[in-house]
Amino acid sequence: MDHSRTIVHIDLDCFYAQVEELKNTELKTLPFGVQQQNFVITSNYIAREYGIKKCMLISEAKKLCPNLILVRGEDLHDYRQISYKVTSLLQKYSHLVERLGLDENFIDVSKLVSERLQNGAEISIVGNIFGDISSLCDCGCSDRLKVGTEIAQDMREQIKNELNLTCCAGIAHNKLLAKLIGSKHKPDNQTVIFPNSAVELMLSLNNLSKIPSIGLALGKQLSNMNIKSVSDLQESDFLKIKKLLGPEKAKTVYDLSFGIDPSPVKSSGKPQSIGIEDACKSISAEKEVKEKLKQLLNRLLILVAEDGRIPKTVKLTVRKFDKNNKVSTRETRQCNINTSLFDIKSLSKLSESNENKLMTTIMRLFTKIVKTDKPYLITLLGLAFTKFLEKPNEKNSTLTNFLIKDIEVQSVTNIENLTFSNTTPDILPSTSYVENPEAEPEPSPKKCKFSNLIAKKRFFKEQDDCASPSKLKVAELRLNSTEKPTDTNQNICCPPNANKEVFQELPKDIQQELWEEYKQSRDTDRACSSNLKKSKPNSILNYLVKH
Ligand code: DGT
Ligand code: MG
Repeated sequence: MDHSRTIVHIDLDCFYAQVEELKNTELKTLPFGVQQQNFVITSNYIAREYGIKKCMLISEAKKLCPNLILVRGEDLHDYRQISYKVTSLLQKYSHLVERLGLDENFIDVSKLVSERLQNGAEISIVGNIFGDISSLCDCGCSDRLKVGTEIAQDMREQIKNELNLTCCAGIAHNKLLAKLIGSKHKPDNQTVIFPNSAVELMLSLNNLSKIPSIGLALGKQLSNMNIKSVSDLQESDFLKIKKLLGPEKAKTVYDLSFGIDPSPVKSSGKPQSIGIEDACKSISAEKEVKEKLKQLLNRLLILVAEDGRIPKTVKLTVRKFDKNNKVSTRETRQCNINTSLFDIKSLSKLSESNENKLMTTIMRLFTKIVKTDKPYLITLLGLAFTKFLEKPNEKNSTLTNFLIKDIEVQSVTNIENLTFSNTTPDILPSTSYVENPEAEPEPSPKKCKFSNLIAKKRFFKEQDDCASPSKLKVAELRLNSTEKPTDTNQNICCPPNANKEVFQELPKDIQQELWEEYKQSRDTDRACSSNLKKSKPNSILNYLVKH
């Protein structure tokens, strides 16, 4: 059995309630709940002492605790923002951080554990232990998990000190056990489980639905086979489950019942899309739709500014109510947008004309969904950005990129102008519309290639020494350049057109890096150059479009 990993699961205590307490510290000493519609979706731990449970009806909760204070929690903005702060903080411990909902994170700390073990520091267990530790496995997992408890403690302390939030941690050699064990001691606590106690923990679950991967539907399927508890599953005839679920799913489910879970912690990175939606009281006029969408856009831009990436695609969601058939349907449409609409330094605010352009785009999407010449009833509108350009330099932190920071910033906004303005409308042809796509953020090849050309301008001084060469000029200069080695010490040359004096001031390793980068880009450029020679005049545009 593989016990090589160390996984920490962090779950914030009464998350929405803690965020509300940050906004209003007076709530800390009072029983209060967060309300969405007619439900208390969570409450602080003082309220829980009265028996208030998650998703309890307000009326029921008030009976249990007449003094219960209720805070509206429909607007998720603050919860989302704090949630990302927690994830960012955890990303300092490992690049493998997987978000689960807004208040849970899995962190694979295996690498950090092995580093700490190599340092030879004394190991101690922090927090609670589940099960018997008199005969632990001798594969090394015991020490690794002990170090895991120290790391979990560090994380929790940091979350408390920097964000003023408490949380619970579970430490185990897989995700399933880490998640399950973390909730054994709540709030503001942590628990570790060693592999020898995995089966005991699984058997302690009072029903199958407590296993995170077994949802309602699967639980029902198993229940139909008279498999109702974890022990039923452990003792069941594997062939029968295989017949019902297929070999892969059957093995997964069967393994889970023994606490076996090989699933990796998948790095979540930034969210794939940033969006908001609002249910509304039946809108039936285009003017009202536009007004509502404008409000949504302005709220959405605040989220975009917090995220820091530049939107490339906008998605509109509309829920329509069909009076005749008494059914609601949701439809979405999305299209590319011109990234030059955004001011990179102030993403939360569009200029009036750019806001109008974007609104025109959004309204065109609207008319793709709703036939505005016929009566309609809209009950929900949503806006999201689903593809993004990274802000320059966040992705690539090579020395050259560092040196050319300001020029690259300029290039990001200009690329789109060069490539698309005046020729491509904000909305692409209808073939590019997609229904419900789960768009992945993707790098912009155009940006990379073009900005690399521009980038070198800063470091590699042009032969002509033009004060402000056009991008075409810079590109041509780069493509036509040939290096004349001036310093052959350790095979490092000062790249041609570079400022030799500056170059010689640099440490050797940095000189080497620049030289290597230059050589690489030269080879790429030469390949491009031969293509360019074959192309028509105004070749930089062709070059960009081609790539
Ligand atoms: P905990 O972890 O038991 O101390 O309490 P919470 O409040 O952190 O609960 P958790 O971790 O299950 O969920 C995190 C947040 O998600 C919670 O503060 C409110 C929200 N939430 C939980 N369950 C529901 C639900 O069924 N519906 C809605 N709309 N939100 C929920
Ligand atoms: Mg929680």
